[in-house]
Amino acid sequence: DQSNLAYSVGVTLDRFIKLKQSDFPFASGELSQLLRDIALAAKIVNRETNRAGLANIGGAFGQTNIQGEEQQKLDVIANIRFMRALSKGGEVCAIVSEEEDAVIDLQNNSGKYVVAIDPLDGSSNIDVNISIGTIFSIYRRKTPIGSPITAEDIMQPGNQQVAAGYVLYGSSTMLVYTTGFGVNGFTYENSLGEFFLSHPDIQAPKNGTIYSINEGLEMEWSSGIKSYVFSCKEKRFQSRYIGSLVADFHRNLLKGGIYLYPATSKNPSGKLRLLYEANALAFLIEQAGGKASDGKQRILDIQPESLHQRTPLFIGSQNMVDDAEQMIQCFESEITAI
Ligand code: P6P
Repeated sequence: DQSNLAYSVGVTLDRFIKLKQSDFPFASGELSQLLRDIALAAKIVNRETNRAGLANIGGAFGQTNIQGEEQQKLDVIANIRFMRALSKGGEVCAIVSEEEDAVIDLQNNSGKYVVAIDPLDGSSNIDVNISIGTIFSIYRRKTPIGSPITAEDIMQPGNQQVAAGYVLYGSSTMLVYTTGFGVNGFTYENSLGEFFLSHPDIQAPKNGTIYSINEGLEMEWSSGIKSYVFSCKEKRFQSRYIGSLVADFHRNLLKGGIYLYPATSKNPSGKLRLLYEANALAFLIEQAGGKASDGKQRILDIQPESLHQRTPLFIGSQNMVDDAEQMIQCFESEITAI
């Protein structure tokens, strides 16, 4: 029947989206079209990424973004491509992008979706040919369609997401997304220009033996983080850190593992952004049976206060995140008890 066909490996993304639209009883097809628009932009960014070294679009763009990070040419290209795809499609009323200081209000009175996006995360890795990624979250606007966009539409906690996903531009290009009914991965076949279902119904292993953390920041870790990482070493776990969030996340999602980016002195609230990095990956990992925390609470329950706010992020296999949280809280409570 249709649901079995939806999970048969080899079905195209377009066909899968159509077959799964029945998950939404009142679906009017707009979310489906929005997902197709994102996939189209991903195909274009994939092509630009693959030829960056040849088309002199690698390297720095010569400006910095609001994060004070030096923009790479591909950052800017990816941002333009996704902005264009999201605005042309007609389903979106507002966009939050890592590359844009303020909310992009599309003045689109019929658009009912808000998209938060990191068009190209890890872009400092482009010039050394390490995998990079796009991360996106999709929300339904809260205020009535046709009325002006307000903070209520934009500052939604991650538990309000209707869909989320990432594109991993790696040894192969994959699109992995959820609409709240499980997580499915699609691999891009360049010669056909199509994403094909390659990883149906992804389940995150409850346990893992891989931990991902930038050990170069060890001197800045809290005692809780130090003790958790030490416990990983005692268990002879493998340390794997690519330094590209989507790549580290994807490996841990499939093989089991935990990614940790704690608060540091340079980033006292952590480095990763809540609205367009942590929330999307948190939705995905929970849909796959894993966990995402800031050390104290569920990432998806954090009420955003500002567009580009950062959060500590502990994400991956449920039991590993549980262990990390316990260590962090145990040492925190000792400190507060002193
Ligand atoms: P650090 C890339 O800049 C990024 O945002 C993520 O993709 C990556 O996981 C993290 O920062 C790496 O940060 O401080 O370890 O270099």
